[in-house]
Amino acid sequence: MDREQVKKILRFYYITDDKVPHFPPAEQVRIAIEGGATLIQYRNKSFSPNLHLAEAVLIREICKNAGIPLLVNDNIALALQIMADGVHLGQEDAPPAEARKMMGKDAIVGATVSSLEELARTDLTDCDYMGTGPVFPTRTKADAKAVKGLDGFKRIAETAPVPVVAIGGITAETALSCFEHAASGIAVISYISRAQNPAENARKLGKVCHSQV
Ligand code: 3NM
Repeated sequence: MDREQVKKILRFYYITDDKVPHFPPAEQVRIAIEGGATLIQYRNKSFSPNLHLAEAVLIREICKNAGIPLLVNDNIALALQIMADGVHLGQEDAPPAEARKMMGKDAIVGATVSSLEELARTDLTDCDYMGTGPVFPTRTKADAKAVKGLDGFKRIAETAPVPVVAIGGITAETALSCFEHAASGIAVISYISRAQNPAENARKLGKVCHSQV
């Protein structure tokens, strides 16, 4: 996918939360898309086909009907099974080259890169984008690395050979500052999934992400 198209897609990136039982991931996705999300990632750290395949398929349908691309976190086999548009891989997951080989040239492949040191040793040849964080403190990722702050994020983003998504503790109030610090997009979980009013937060974030920066 060409870089300008990738940047457009990255603008408002919603990642599903598997830890809010009263608010199922498929509902989260509907609300994020209504608010203007441009990319969805299905993330479920305790994925089990018996329990969650139907949920993943439903999210695939919602995204397809809305014309919004869907990525799967960590799991290339699941991405292929549900015909997702791509995958997002952590440093401990399969290498991006393997995802590219298995999913083909049109797939969207992203990787997590958390520091300049990781950037130096990660082969991003097969990646369309990378995610870098946490920019701000987050309680959503158990093993999150050190908080980078906006300046730390910018140093990594300006060195990266691919567009960079800011992640970690981002809200509608801080999204603009991420764009001003070299982010091509912002990714959120709890700002929507754990909000008192998820639809309102999604709309507020959509406004910022779709304004010209
Ligand atoms: N990755 P929230 S931080 C999934 O730093 C994830 O790579 C991170 O959730 C990283 O928007 C994070 O609720 C959690 O802070 C983002």
